[in-house]
This record gives sequence, C-alpha cells and structure tokens, in this order.
Amino acid sequence: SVPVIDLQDFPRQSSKLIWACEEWGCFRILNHDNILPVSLMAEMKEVVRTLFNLPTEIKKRNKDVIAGSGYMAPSEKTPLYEALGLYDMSCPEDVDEFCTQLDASPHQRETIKKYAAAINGLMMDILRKMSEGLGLPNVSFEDWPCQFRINKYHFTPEAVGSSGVQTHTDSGFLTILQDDESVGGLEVMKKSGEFVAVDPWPNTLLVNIGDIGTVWSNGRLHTVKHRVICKEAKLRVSIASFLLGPRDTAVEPPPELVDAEHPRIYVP
Ligand code: AKG
Repeated sequence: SVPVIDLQDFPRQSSKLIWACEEWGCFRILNHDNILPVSLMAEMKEVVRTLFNLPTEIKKRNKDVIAGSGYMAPSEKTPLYEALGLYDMSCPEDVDEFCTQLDASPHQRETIKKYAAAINGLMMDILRKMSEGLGLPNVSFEDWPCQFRINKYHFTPEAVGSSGVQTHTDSGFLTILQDDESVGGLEVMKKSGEFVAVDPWPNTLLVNIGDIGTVWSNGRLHTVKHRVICKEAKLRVSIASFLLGPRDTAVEPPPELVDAEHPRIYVP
C-alpha cells in the first residue's frame, strides 16, 4: 500500500519522503494536526455535504474561472460524479466569491476560510520538507494558485464496478486529498502499471505529485496516475486541493537538479 509519512518525524523521514515522491508519486500523511486539525477536517466534510445538498439552481451559480474549476453536474458521460470548486484558495476574494455563490452561512464561510488557510499552510510545510529532502532548502513556492474542488460520487448498486473518475494525473505540482473517511474506491497506479487500492484511513490525508512537480524536478518526482472506481453503493465525498504552478512564469527546474548526468528533459 502507499507509503506513510509522519510529519512530526522530521528530518528522520526526509529520505523516505523523497523515496515516496520518486517511486510512488503519492503518500499518506499523518500528524498534521498542528497545521490542519482533524476537528477542522470533520467540520469541513460536514460543510461539503451540506453544499452538495443545495438546489441545482444555486450550485449552477458556481461558474468556471478556469476550465473545469466550477460546478460540474452529473452528466451522461460521468453520471456518478458531481463537483464544486474554486480557482484559487490562496486568494481570499476567490474564497469569498465561492461562499457567496453558494449562500454559505457565516459558520460555513468561517469553516471554509479556516480550511483554505490550513491547506495553504500544509502545502508550504510539505513543499519545504520536500525541497529540504532534495537538498534545496531555499526554493520558494509562494504565490502559486491553489485550486480547490469538492467531489461527490453518487454510487448506486447498479454502478458497482464502474468508473467514478477515469485514470488521470493531476496537472499541478502537488495535490492534498481528504478522501472519504469510510467509502473507498480511489486507486493509484504503481510504476509497474498495477493499480493499488487506497483504503480509507480517517484523519489522514493523501498527497499526490502532479505533472508540474515532475517538470519542476527535471523528472525526478513521479506524477501518479489514479482513478476512482465504484466499489460499494454508498455516497462518497472527497475534498481536493491542487497547488498549481507559478502564475506568470514558466516552470523551471532549480539549477541543482540539472547537470551532465541529469540533462534538462523538459523545454520551457
Ligand atoms: C481528483 O479530484 O482529481 C481526483 O482524482 C479525486 C480523487 C478522489 O475523489 O478520491
């Protein structure tokens, strides 16, 4: 099963973290409570369930800012899948706009803002640990947009065995996923091509490396292919935060990751 990283056990787990990024492109994290408390994860999950129960007319107000960032109703192609989202969680105005579109109560708004701030903090903490593990303590990932998406899977008895989300890689640098605490279905592909189930593990989070992570690291970090399969007839809800890439500049590997033995493999 996927590697497990204890955030409170650093620098001891530094080389394990880099191994996980290179060989799996994903890992579970434990002990993130000082940055994203498990009580906030539970509150956020409750808010997310309530938002999905809003009438369709209201959910449709959550328009795209970039392709696919807003409301996605179940469709003929993806009948089991529904999503809401916003383009940049690190931007307070974007978070406010999302809350206003969905008539969020003051309590819901507060929870979403706290969650957004905690996720941004956790992204920076994980990136710092990764760059230190790579021997690059001084790189900065500040001011990169962080897309947010909440997913609901309407899994029914007839749907068991069918696809919730097709096999894909995430396009950004890093994804933090709060998967469903009891309903499984997520699978990640190992480098061998074999899919491995990511079983639910309450109060932990899954981290994925995306395409930009691979480009930034000159191929060193692995972008993980993954999919969601309907395994049981239960509603499944997940919360995904995607750190994208630099706003206005091309992604470039730090010079330390390019040398004669590791020539640059992506052209900006
Ligand atoms: C995505 O949002 O890109 C996913 O792959 C969702 C995974 C999940 O719902 O567990």
